[in-house]
Amino acid sequence: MLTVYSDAHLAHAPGHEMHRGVRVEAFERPERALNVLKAVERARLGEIVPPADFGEAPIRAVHADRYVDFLKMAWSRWTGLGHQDDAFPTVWPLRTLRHDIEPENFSAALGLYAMDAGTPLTAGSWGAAYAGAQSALTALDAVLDGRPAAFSLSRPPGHHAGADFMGGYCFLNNAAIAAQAWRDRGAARVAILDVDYHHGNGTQSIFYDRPDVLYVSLHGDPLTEYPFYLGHADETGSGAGAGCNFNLPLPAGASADRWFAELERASAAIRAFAPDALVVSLGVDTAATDPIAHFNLGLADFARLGDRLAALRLPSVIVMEGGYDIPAIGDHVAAALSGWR
Ligand code: Q9C
Ligand code: ZN
Repeated sequence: MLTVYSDAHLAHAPGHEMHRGVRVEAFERPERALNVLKAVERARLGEIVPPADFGEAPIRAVHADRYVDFLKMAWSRWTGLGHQDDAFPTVWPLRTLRHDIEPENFSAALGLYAMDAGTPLTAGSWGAAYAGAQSALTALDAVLDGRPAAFSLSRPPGHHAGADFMGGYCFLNNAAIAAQAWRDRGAARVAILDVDYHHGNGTQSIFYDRPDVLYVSLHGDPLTEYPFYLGHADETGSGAGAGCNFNLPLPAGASADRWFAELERASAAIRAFAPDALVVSLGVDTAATDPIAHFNLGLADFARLGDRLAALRLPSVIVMEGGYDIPAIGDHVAAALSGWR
């Protein structure tokens, strides 16, 4: 399996985040990707290449222009105000407040484009997110060239980022960018399977009214788990996309057996959709040892997941999402990728 990796993520190194109302050391750190890289090398999964540059067009095919424009300029605006530390939103346009006008005030604009205070904006956020999107597009290119699968190893993750907002450590939705690019390069139907512990609210929202992209997610029940405000089982798609969104929420603490039973339902939905292509949002925060999530997968379970994914026998782009047991993240990812050997 080809892995696409850029070290541009190193410049996105948040110091802290807001977590349940308190300031804590950031969970989403450079060591995550570095450890995955080491494990991919150790497991001899295959060639590791840097991303090519496909420009901003495939990013803007998914994300709103004003959001991308804001992200590109955000750090220089923030430091221009005299700040050195990471930027966090502190005010949000909740119900009844307007979203159509971008305030000139920086913090107000940041609140317009952010769903939480858990996503630090740093000096390297745009560069890292941009490199992650390019890595996903490079992985897609490799699969279009005939490889059965390719892995985009990047951080920050992407699946919480919507068309015009960041959140949940995510800025650009790499899975959505890859799926849209796949459509634009000839796939008629693309399925996205999201196995991160958290519901991919951004991905769901981007494709919610679309019949050409199926979104299927297995995740912690949003009644108790982030992102809280989306990911329920009754969200099945709207308009032309009715029936093309499939959420499988599981209670926090669910066993690995239960999780794999739901994975079979997810796989059946993907087969029924008969897609040409598969994008996997691979989060390994489903590990029993994850510090912020509550499923119970072990190392052998990640290998079993890889077998089930490969058994779908679809051309596949795998993008890195969450996973915060930093010492174990590499082994978990390498095990999940070993299915394509
Ligand atoms: N203030 C992913 O795994 N943490 N994102 C809650 C909110 C958010 C996880 C903090 C967890 C997001 C890609
Ligand atoms: Zn997650």
